[in-house]
Amino acid sequence: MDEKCTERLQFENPWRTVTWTPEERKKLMEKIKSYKHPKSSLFNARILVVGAVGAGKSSFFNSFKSVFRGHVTNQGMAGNLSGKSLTTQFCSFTVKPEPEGESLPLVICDTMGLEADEERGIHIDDITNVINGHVLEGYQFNPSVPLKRDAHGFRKNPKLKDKIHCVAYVVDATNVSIMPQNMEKKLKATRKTVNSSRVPQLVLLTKIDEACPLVKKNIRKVYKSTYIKELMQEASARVGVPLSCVVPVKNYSEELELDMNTDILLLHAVVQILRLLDDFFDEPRG
Ligand SMILES: Nc1nc2c(ncn2[C@@H]2O[C@H](COP(=O)(O)OP(=O)(O)OP(=O)(O)O)[C@@H](O)[C@H]2O)c(=O)[nH]1
Ligand SMILES: [Mg+2]
Repeated sequence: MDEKCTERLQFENPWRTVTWTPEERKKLMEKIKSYKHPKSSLFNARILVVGAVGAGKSSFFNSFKSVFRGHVTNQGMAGNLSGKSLTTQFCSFTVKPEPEGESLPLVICDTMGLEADEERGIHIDDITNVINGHVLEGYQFNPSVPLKRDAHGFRKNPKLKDKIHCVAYVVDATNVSIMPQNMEKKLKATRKTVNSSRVPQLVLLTKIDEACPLVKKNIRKVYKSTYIKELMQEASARVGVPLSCVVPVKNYSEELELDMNTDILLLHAVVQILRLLDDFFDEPRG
């Protein structure tokens, strides 16, 4: 890995353009704050994060919130629990940039992690249940038994506002090449149900700092690193979404202070989500 990440293996020019300035950060934040679509004017757009245990799902929400709060926060519990999913309940989070102010028009729905093992991690049918708006807030996932129609916690008649409007697959950049076959199978099965609900999807490639020393040293090199591009291509192939729908991010994990460049990359990912949300709401549906 280190070898592939040396200074020699850089593109001369970044293959995607990012403006790394405080003004750009402000512009992106404004874009997110003012997001509105006529079809979703009465409710918040709901984004579901799915992915392997420890991939950085909760950290992504925390990092997104941190950018808007102006300091690092840890509301959606993130951390390590020796290979088990730390998140076991269905929780939706929104962000209030000011404690007394209005929330952002987006809700991030956090789920239990996927595991390669059949009997462990969130059940694929429960991902479908969440996407279709059947799962009530706070539901405790059961890896061996998916939520049934007549059970407590099942919303029988979900409306558009209860459903998921965009799915973000969270993929750990340090793990893409060693993803167990069964995990790949589960991700593909998830994508199949997502496709049939016609929900737009993208991949958030996390831990790019851990995967590539070049990026760790300077996150602005993200689109200059040939290794990160390779990982993005691999993630695209394994999950089955086009490369244009793969966005790299670095979540806040151990730092206490925000960093403008890290913020900008996170905000870019969310703006990409907004574009997909527009596509979703633009489509006529019954
Ligand atoms: N260096 C680095 N560490 C990260 C990044 N994203 C997450 N982490 C770390 O990875 C570990 C797992 O992150 P979580 O956000 O809890 O993962 P999760 O996907 O919510 O996991 P479960 O809820 O257990 O399924 C934590 O120790 C995070 O600090 C990242 O972009 N870079
Ligand atoms: Mg979690």
